[in-house]
Amino acid sequence: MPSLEMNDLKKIGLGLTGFGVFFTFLGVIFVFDKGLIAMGNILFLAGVTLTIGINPAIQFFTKRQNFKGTISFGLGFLLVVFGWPIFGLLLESYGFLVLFSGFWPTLAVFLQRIPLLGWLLQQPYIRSLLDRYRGRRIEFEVIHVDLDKLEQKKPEHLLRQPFGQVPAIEDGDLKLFESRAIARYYATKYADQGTDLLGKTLEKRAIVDQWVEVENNYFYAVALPLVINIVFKPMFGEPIDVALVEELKVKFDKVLDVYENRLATNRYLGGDEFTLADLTHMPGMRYIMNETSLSGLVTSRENLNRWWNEISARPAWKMLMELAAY
Ligand SMILES: N[C@@H](CCC(=O)N[C@@H](CS)C(=O)NCC(=O)O)C(=O)O
Repeated sequence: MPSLEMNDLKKIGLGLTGFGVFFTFLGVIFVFDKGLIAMGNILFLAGVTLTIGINPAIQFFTKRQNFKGTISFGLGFLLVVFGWPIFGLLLESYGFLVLFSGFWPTLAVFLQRIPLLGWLLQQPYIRSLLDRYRGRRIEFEVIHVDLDKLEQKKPEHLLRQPFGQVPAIEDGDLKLFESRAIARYYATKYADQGTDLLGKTLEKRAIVDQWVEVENNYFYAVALPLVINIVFKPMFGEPIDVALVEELKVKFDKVLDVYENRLATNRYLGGDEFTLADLTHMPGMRYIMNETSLSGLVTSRENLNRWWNEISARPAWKMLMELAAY
């Protein structure tokens, strides 16, 4: 997972991005000066690539779901470089919006660190204007624990998570582990900002809690051993327990029938609104959909499929996927 820590390359990258924006801006002011805009664009692209990292940048631009944005941005870039700055910038802007719309909260954190632009964005009037359109944004730092190197079993990590697993968080003096408890903590802490994830009435909260429990005791209880056998064992060269996988598939099919039924009359698991009940399913669902051969169990169920397409298209989830480089 990429970290948001600033190393020297990222600092240089941000500097270049800042100059890129500045030259492009100057170019536009000087009645679409071709040279300035082209130079600004080249600096901007080099800056973004250094900031994200060369390999993650290639992965990001070549991802299937980013094709539309990348092609528009790339064509726009070529038009700018070959002397058609107005059309080029228009096409680039479209590509930029398509590429980064789900990425805005992370992008905002980076933009604020760019010299001059960062200072401008910090000004109270501009800040309040942006906050109005931005929704919830919480500053955080990702600390990568390398599971391949068994860093989760080291004494310093056991202080955060005594069972030697991830995730764990530190928020001021609070240390917390168990993903569902962490999700509930943040949902409660920031209940007055952005989407209300807890449920608005006592009864609605009870239904949300019920489906969070269902996730842990029925969905995850079957999905986890399936994923371990189908995804992780082959990765580590261990034999798959074929009989167990077949047994689990039958169980999983029955669990998903219950979901299909629930979602036939409810847009989300908790009812009309997206809540913690949906959110806690997302990591397990991602594995099932993207890393196993079991996605058909979901796509063949009309309502389950509709629900997954809807929740996995949420900007915060897309941003997380970019951050995790999935
Ligand atoms: N109940 C825990 C489960 C955490 C868990 O399964 N973590 C896995 C990664 S998703 C892990 O750390 N595996 C490495 C290991 O067990 O050594 C939670 O929800 O936080």
